[in-house]
Amino acid sequence: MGWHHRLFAALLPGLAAATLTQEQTNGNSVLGTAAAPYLPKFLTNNPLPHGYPWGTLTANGTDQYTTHPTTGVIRSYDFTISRGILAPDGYEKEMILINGGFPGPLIEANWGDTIQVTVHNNITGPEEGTTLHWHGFLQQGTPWEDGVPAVTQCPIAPGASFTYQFQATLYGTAWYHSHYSAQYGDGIVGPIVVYGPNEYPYDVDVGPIMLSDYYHTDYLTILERMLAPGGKPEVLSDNNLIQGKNNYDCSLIDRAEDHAACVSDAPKAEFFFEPGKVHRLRLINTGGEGVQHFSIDDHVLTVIAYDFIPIHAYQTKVVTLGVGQRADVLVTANAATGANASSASFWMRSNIATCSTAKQPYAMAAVYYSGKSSTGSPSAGVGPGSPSGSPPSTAVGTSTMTGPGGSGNNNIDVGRGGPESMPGSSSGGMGPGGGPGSFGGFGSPPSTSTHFGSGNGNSVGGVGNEGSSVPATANPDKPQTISPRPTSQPWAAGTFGVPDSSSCANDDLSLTRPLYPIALPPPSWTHTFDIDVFVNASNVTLWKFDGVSFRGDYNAPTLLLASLGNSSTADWPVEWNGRNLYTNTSVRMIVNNPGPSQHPMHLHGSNFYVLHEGPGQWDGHTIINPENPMRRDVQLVRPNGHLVLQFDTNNPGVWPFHCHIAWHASGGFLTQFIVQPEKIEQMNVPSIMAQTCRDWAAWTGTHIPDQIDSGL
Ligand SMILES: *[C@@H]1O[C@H](CO)[C@@H](O)[C@H](O)[C@H]1NC(C)=O
Ligand SMILES: *[C@@H]1O[C@H](CO)[C@@H](O)[C@H](O)[C@H]1NC(C)=O
Ligand SMILES: *[C@@H]1O[C@H](CO)[C@@H](O)[C@H](O)[C@H]1NC(C)=O
Ligand SMILES: *[C@@H]1O[C@H](CO)[C@@H](O)[C@H](O)[C@H]1NC(C)=O
Ligand SMILES: *[C@@H]1O[C@H](CO)[C@@H](O)[C@H](O)[C@H]1NC(C)=O
Ligand SMILES: *[C@@H]1O[C@H](CO)[C@@H](O)[C@H](O)[C@H]1NC(C)=O
Ligand SMILES: *[C@@H]1O[C@H](CO)[C@@H](O)[C@H](O)[C@H]1NC(C)=O
Ligand SMILES: [Cu+2]
Repeated sequence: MGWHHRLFAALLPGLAAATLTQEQTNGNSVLGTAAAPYLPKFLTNNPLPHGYPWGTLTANGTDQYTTHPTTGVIRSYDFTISRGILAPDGYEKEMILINGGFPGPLIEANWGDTIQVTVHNNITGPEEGTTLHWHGFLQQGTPWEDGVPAVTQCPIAPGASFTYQFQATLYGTAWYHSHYSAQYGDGIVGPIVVYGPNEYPYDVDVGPIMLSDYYHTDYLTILERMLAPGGKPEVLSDNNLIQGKNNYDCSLIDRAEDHAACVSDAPKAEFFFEPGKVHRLRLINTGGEGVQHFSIDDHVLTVIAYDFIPIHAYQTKVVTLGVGQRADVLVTANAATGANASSASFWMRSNIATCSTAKQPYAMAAVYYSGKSSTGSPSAGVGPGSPSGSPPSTAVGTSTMTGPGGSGNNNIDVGRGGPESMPGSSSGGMGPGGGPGSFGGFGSPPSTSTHFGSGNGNSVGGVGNEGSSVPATANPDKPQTISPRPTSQPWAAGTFGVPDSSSCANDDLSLTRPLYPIALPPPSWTHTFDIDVFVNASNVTLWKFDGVSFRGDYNAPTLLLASLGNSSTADWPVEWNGRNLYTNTSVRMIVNNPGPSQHPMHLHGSNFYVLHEGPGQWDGHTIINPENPMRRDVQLVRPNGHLVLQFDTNNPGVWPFHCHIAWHASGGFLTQFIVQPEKIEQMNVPSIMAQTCRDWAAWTGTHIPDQIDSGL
């Protein structure tokens, strides 16, 4: 692999930081650069009844759990998972990558489409199993597509492939990640956007913005230390990333122990706003542990959705996201106006909360008001310092499409031109905005662009681009120059300027109301789930949830057992921590957290209602907005606090309920529910599920499986 070796060469001492290329920091990903396209309102290469893929369905008039479009359109993606070396923050790390990029490719679909992803396990040196989980997708009728080893499938064996296929019955912003051990900490993560109806208009969809704590040590070494006798259950992250990018002060490295190549001052992510326009940002916490406080200097955020739930919009300066949580926010680029607006720039900040365990909690990215031209490049960035680049490179999983405009070779590198070109330069400036008028100024012929961001070579007719910018081509070999940095100040005094109550709670539940109201039904069963840390007989510190420390068996996925009629949890090993919910209709879960850590509680297969959250114990009766409680798929339980959730057991399957902190799940913080066991027995489980287990059994027959943790 050429890029692999070039990275070593580029990181030799003596080279300036600004010579790190995008390929060296993020491989085939162009997210967080000028080459990342704005997203469309929806994909258009499909039937458009009444002008929309979803016809006349609306956000506030549709119960998404009973009603969704079925388009018949399949969005196909091809993912190869391999080891590779990147330096996302300038520190060289052996990672596990999808199609050679970190973050992984963006998956796009319309509401009601079917998403199909073929995963090739090419993890070698050493080999490992893997699975991909599609966070937030309900998997109604397809519980075996949920991608959880030991629960819904056997791991995909090294050298084997597995094709996931499921319908997008909800819409909004989500992500995918490996659910095999804490493997996603090494890079197997990516964003998902499902276009759907929206009550709050916006002009520009900036797309997914992934916020994640980041660990310089590979996940297996972290787990080995954590699960060693006398090990500590809390793991400190080394850095914080926006869109897989940030810089790192390499002088912090203890060179007595750590000889990794490192370049300080690696490039931060860049985003482009159009002055005066309303932008949609799709924030996702894809981290391992850290709670993120997200803000943009001088800009108020309007939250329009949490997780997959459109809500009544409310305004805030700071959005709080635990691991796995998402927020769709609207931002008006109105903090600078007039003739100078197109040269304005601001810091985007994401700070890991003080209750999390971070060595370097501050992530920053630049927001430029230069906008992007229709070539996907910042309109002010065209000019000096943009030498002609090499021909567009191709990569597995990319798609090629012809766009309405472009500027030949010049557009290959625009946006990362010399510092003199942006912001603040009028040379080549296209003025504010990125409408058709701005690219017309180039008078250039149509050109072909390689669209890394979609990672999609197989979708029906390619990815539609109506209403979106045509992406520019990234030149991965070109050094990333550091654009002039914003000088804006954070919203308020305090830790790095952004208020941090240290409660690690999500925003007040009374503020967040779903657009489509569903009243809380009476529970058929209520149970208290205690969180506990304990030291086992080997002096290893582990978590207990509901009295048990979970450990799964990769060779015996519980869903497949249940489909064969084996759903009496009395027959199962206690460490599987299974609960059969029989004929329950709605289950209330009181989560008590007596410790000093926050826990982002995630349920598969359902959106739960969030009834109450706070310090200490629940009073046993107070419910926030019982006529329309907030619904989510992840909710934080604060340190020394409680969380009361409830979910309707109407989706047959075996569904984990766990802390989304990778290290806590690895330490056993997980329970699983068998929902509607008699319906599971009636389902026709595809025979590929059994074949995947045979392949895994064959591989483990000749390799010693290295399951040092709970497996999830
Ligand atoms: C949905 O919102 C629109 C305004 O955006 C309103 O006209 C309509 O009545 C609402 N529908 C429902 C079912 O609330
Ligand atoms: C599989 O991984 C190896 C080693 O990382 C790499 O050289 C090879 O290109 C990968 N194959 C594919 C198809 O990505
Ligand atoms: C268990 O680990 C702790 C460190 O957390 C250590 O102090 C103690 O001596 C160990 N106990 C045994 C029996 O090994
Ligand atoms: C625009 O920028 C110039 C140069 O920095 C400055 O002198 C001028 O006052 C600015 N104009 C406005 C309206 O902010
Ligand atoms: C303690 O936990 C570790 C990690 O799960 C496990 O390997 C070990 O067998 C456990 N010890 C006992 C005595 O159960
Ligand atoms: C159900 O599966 C468990 C775990 O594999 C096994 O021990 C048990 O014997 C099975 N029960 C039946 C009735 O097959
Ligand atoms: C609900 O599930 C709990 C936990 O397994 C069980 O004890 C209870 O009997 C179930 N209730 C119904 C109505 O099935
Ligand atoms: Cu946790």
